[in-house]
Amino acid sequence: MKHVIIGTAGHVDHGKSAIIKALTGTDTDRLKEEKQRGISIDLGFASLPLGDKIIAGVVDVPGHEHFLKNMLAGTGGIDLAMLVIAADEGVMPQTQEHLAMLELYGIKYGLVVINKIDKVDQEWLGLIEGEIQEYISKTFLKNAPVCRVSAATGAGIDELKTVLIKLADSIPARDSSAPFRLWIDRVFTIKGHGVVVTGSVLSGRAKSGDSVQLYPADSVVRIRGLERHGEKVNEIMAGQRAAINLAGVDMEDVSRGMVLSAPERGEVSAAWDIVGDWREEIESGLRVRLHLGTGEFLGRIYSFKDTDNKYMRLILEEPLAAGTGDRGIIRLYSPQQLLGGVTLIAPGHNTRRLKPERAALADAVAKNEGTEVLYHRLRETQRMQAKDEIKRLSGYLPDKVVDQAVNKLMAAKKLQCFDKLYIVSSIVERLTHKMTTALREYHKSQPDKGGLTKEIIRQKLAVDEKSFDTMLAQWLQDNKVTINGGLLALRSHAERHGGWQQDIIAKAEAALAQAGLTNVDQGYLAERLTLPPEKAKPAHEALVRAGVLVKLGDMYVYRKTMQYIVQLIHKHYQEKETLTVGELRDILNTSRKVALPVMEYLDMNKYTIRDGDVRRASRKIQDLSE
Ligand SMILES: Nc1nc2c(ncn2[C@@H]2O[C@H](COP(=O)(O)OP(=O)(O)OP(=O)(O)O)[C@@H](O)[C@H]2O)c(=O)[nH]1
Ligand SMILES: [Mg+2]
Repeated sequence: MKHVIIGTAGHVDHGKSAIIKALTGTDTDRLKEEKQRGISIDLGFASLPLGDKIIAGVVDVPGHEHFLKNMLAGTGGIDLAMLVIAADEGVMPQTQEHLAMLELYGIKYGLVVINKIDKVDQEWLGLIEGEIQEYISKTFLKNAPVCRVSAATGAGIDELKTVLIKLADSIPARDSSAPFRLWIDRVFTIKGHGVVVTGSVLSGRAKSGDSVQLYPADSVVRIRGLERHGEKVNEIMAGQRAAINLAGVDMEDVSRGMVLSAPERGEVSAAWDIVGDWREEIESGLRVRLHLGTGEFLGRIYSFKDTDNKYMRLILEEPLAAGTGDRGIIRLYSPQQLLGGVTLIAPGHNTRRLKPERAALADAVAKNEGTEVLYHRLRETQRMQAKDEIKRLSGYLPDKVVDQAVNKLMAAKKLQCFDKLYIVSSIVERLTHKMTTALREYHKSQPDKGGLTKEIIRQKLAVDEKSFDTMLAQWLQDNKVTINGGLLALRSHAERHGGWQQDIIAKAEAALAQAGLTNVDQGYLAERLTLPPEKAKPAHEALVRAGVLVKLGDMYVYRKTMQYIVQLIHKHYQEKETLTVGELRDILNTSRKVALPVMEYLDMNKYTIRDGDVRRASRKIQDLSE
């Protein structure tokens, strides 16, 4: 069974509701006030079987200009538009206005129904039809069928049905493999059941018992029961009119304009960047109404600095849950004049300028190039993304379409995958370049230092830890960098630096063998190793880092000297229980000033244990072998 949504359109009193009644038997004017005034005020709904393979859900809209808001709420989700024009009046203001709205919403299919043919003669009908043909030739309905009917007499209704069957059969079905989404158009309660919402299923499917997201509140609600065209069902899918009994929500918390959505899909934001298709001159800062889905959202529209108004920023008074590529209509706040249509690009950032990355994304959205849109959305994030996040960024595209786009981008080498995380190649290149430049500059200015810490580099690149670690793993694997003692270095530098360091250590071990308890400062080191003056400091630092030199107070002592001292103390304890600073001074044949830091060193390294004024031997020194 195929499911389509048909929406009416046209001037007040031209017979939209009458035609739906003639087609379906349903009176879509269900409100008391509608009956009294003889006009439609709010949306009306009916179902229309079209042969035995298609069921159409009908959304009947009001034609009166005062209720355009309701018309717009009903029209956003339709597949097929039925533009009704009364033969006696012809094209009228709301005929034109509604047609403009259909075009701006991006509705692609439709038909024209000339109604009330019982009220005019053949000659007049011919004239009117000519006028209508001329009028629609400049619109998306230019090749659409035109039917002549009388809802009052029933003339032409069967033919109209035949045309509808053909048309509904020929249009593409909505994608029920895409993520579920439904804009709520009605909310009511049923005693004993609670809250029921209705709407047209825009995409995907949902089952009884499923949990779905209610936006913009972003709460999770459970589907308790489902009806489709008045019939209890277990599942609803794209293209169907559905009534959904919800658990976990109160009537006051739900209203027309809200969305039920598959979890993890859609983005909620009060700021959205848009592509405008303007019918009027636009000024930055205008207070406007955005009609999108079944909702009307108030806000202001702003120009970007230094760009024309093709791309603009909408700042709404409340958050809107939507997706990249969604289309809406913009009217002036007051008077409620049509300004144009918009396509959502993505939630807006905190900038007054349209950044180049965002401009590239905007171009792709304007051209409706799905894969490119996804590519630029990913590129803009500048980070690694898991598949789920990519899906969210893609709006409500089916998973398989997202997978195809990702594969296409991977094949074109525009996207890379590291351990199930995806990142745009140009970003990897840019970050790698930035990392190499930062390290190269650092190595140049500090040739004798090992490198920079991971964290410093990560901050320089301004990427999140996860992306950084993944990329670092790749750089290490590619042999671009090395990591030593927590320091990141370019491989070439690490080799040079490591070699030099080894060299210094070997030289020092040889030259300091006889140093004894001398303070090996930079000057002494330079002299013994015959180093050029500028190398003294880095060599000294390298030896301290490598543990060749041991810091003792403000002295540096060769490590083997310290080992020798420990041996002497070991020997001392074989003869005596305790050790004083004075005794240590005598053993070392040095001054008290030097003996003190040596004592501290022995304490700190747990060779000796302080006991009042004396030191006792620790286990560690007792166990020492000769
Ligand atoms: N003579 C004649 N009258 C018709 C025909 N179709 C509708 N009408 C009458 O025209 C009036 C308006 O019809 P509706 O069906 O309410 O018109 P509508 O387009 O739904 O109007 P709104 O929803 O208010 O925009 C009613 O009084 C209908 O009885 C027709 O084919 N012939
Ligand atoms: Mg009506």
